[in-house]
Amino acid sequence: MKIEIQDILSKWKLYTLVNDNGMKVSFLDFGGIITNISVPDQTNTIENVVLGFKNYADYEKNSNYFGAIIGRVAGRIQDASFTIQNQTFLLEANEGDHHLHGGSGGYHQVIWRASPFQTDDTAGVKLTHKSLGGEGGYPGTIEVAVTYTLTNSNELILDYDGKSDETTVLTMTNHSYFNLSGNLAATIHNHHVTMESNEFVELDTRLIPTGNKINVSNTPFDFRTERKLGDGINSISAQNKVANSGYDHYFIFNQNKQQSIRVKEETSGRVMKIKTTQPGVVMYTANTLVEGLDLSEGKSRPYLGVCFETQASPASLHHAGFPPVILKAHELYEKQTVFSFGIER
Ligand code: G6D
Repeated sequence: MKIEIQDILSKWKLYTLVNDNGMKVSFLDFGGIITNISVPDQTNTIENVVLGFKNYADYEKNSNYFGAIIGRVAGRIQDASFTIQNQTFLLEANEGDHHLHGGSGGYHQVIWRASPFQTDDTAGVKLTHKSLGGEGGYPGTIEVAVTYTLTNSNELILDYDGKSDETTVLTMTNHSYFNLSGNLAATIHNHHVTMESNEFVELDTRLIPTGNKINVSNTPFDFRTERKLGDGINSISAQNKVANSGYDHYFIFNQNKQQSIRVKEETSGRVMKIKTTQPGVVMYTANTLVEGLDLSEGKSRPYLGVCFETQASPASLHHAGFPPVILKAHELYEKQTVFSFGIER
């Protein structure tokens, strides 16, 4: 187990965790951006399985949120406003009339304070940040921490913690785009996903939740048995179309099952398992990823990665019956998502 630290552009630090099997995770203190996750395939060839820029300077803008910590609230808040305890809060409308991913000053754009740590079997970095009350329109001064831990079982553990001095809203996630083919060898059409979710959240043409939940049965959203992502990308279903031909939807996990997702890519034999304490996940198949960005192993194009943004649902601020994002004053926010990597011949 080892931790390497590099200076980047004389303003950021890059942390690289390496375990005893040669698995590697690299991330910046800027935005907590994961720039590389390298894991073996079935021939024990270690390759990168996330999208990241070739040049670090390109992360300054990062309008696709590659690898970034997202907060205070991941996802879209309708009309860039919400009301709690009879008080209405106005946020930055950074996507049309709505608020996306914490706004332009969100957690993807801050330099996190980093505290590395190491044990015999783990290495990691605790990233901390303090948002002052009123910042971006959000109530409450909130101290948050996101801890990245790599284990010798090829697990990347993300622990999210937070505490606010006033009742506020909080649901953080990580916005890595995964591609298990290795070094961007192929798009994610043939990634096979299994997920225990009976319902997903209907979107309107603005990608704003309508307030309806749709049962996945007999739709391309049914991942209770293994399904290729290409099914939804190539589907004529209204909800795949409204998401610009693919998935960009919040799936609510079945509470009677472990909250987990399995992703398999057959050519490489790589399998990624995701376990989370969150009640659901936005699965986004990079439908609107622009062409031609210089990534570490080639040019960007749609469907080159898939995001699993484990989180609660900001739809709960405007509709009843969705996993809540409210954090009461002095209440502890504690969530965990574990990405584990293996192979299956
Ligand atoms: C698009 O709708 C999607 C979002 O879900 C995603 O986070 C963003 O691109 C990067 O706006």
